[in-house]
Amino acid sequence: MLPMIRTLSLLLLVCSLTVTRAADLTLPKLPRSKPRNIIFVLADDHRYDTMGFLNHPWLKTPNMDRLAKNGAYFPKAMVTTSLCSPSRASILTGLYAHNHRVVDNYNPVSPDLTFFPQYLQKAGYETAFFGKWHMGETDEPQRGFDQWVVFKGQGTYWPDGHGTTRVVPQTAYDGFNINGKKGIPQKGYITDELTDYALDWLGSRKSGKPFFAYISHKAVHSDFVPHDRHKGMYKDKPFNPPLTFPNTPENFDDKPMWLRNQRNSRHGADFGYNLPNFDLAAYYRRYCEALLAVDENLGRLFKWLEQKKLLDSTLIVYMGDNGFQFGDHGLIDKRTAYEASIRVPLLMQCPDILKPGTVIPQTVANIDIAPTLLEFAGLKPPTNMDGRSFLPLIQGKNVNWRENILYEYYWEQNYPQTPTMHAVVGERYKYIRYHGLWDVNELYDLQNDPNERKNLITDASQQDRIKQMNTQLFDMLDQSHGNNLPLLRDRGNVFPWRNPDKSKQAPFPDWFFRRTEHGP
Ligand SMILES: [Ca+2]
Repeated sequence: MLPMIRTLSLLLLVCSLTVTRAADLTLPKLPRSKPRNIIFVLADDHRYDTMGFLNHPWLKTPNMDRLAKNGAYFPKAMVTTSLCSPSRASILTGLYAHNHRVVDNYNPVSPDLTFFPQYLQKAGYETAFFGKWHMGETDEPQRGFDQWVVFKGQGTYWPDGHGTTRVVPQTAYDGFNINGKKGIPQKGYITDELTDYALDWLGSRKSGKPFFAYISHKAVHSDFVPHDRHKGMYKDKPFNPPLTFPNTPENFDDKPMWLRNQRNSRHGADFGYNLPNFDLAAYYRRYCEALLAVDENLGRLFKWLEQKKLLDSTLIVYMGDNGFQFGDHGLIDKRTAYEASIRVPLLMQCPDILKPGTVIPQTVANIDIAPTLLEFAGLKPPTNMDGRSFLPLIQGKNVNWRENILYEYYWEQNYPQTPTMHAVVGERYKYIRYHGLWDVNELYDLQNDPNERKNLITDASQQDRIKQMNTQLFDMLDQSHGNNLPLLRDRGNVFPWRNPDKSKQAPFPDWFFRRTEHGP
């Protein structure tokens, strides 16, 4: 090919690609809808039941309570993968982890993925991101955001690290990357400072365009460090371990071996974070204290919106990126398919269009956030998202909502104690299937056993259901292109440690033992 023609062909190719990509970002406008201003506040590892209005015995969260009272509360909100980076990627793309393939906290996110704020920008929004990005180790500005204030990895609660009791992997003291300028020092407590940046940006805007602000808190990720003004506030408060905490036959006899073994691991209550003197109660109190600044800063956003007379017309969303176990099933942290791990707080208000005190009983998930917020922006969500807009549910419309949702988690070499798993989470039953493991699966009746104490997997009366839910699981995987496992490069530290003085290795279950294939 002549050089000139080759250059021209290349140019044409580049142009057509650019045109295709740009065209893809234009979504049809919904009739009779107005693009809402949107503030999306994401907390890290905030457990679903740790909010004042849920009759918590001593925690006070007046601003979260206010959101629930003035807007909509989703008691059955969940994430489809209970881990920071995968869940964040699902929020931004509307995709299951097997499709966006951000399945650990280390590997970077593919440049081919579209983040939903890109559609908002294209539709005339001004967009901003503040805080924890945490997909890969980067703090570099990413597509979809006009304003960018981000720290690397896990960042730090305080710039001098005070209050921390252990070294958390991916902690970073590099300050902020602001619109590509690196190393802008962090001045104070992270939760306050992120809201300062958000309010500065909101207050300085002159464009008249609708806005989308994504405030992504570091709090309340472990190691939980409350602001000095909140430190010790709950130090004398009682902590009652969950029903599934005691290491009793009643709780554990029918449970998988991996779970019984995890109790004595980095993510178990016996050897939490591999600390010899791990104190579950003290950790829980500090967690609640660290949450107070998250709540107060929600209040600052309310106040600003009130002053600008934007409170009634703006959509405010508060959500957690995954749950957190505080002794549930003998575990800490997340990743599992159990309720405390997959359930998250989700609250939203927009008085102009949402009735106060709305409670949504259906299961909605992180993959539904992108399509839902696009609808609030007056746009028809793209058809390639795995999630669905739940705006019609909030508006009380009679829609045919999904009966089951898929949960997935992919084994990380860093924390080898939690296996690859898929689950079908239904309104009543939850079926959990482990992959690549010589162990038992699980079935729970969430209506009669909300604490998941009785594994029904060997129950004779449940075998038809188990078969049916297993078929459903593979149907859902087939339909969402999830029938191959993402396998990423090993990165980061590895924590396989067990404490020789704590609980012993679990035996195989009795029913695995037989002298021929057909027993006994
Ligand atoms: Ca998280």
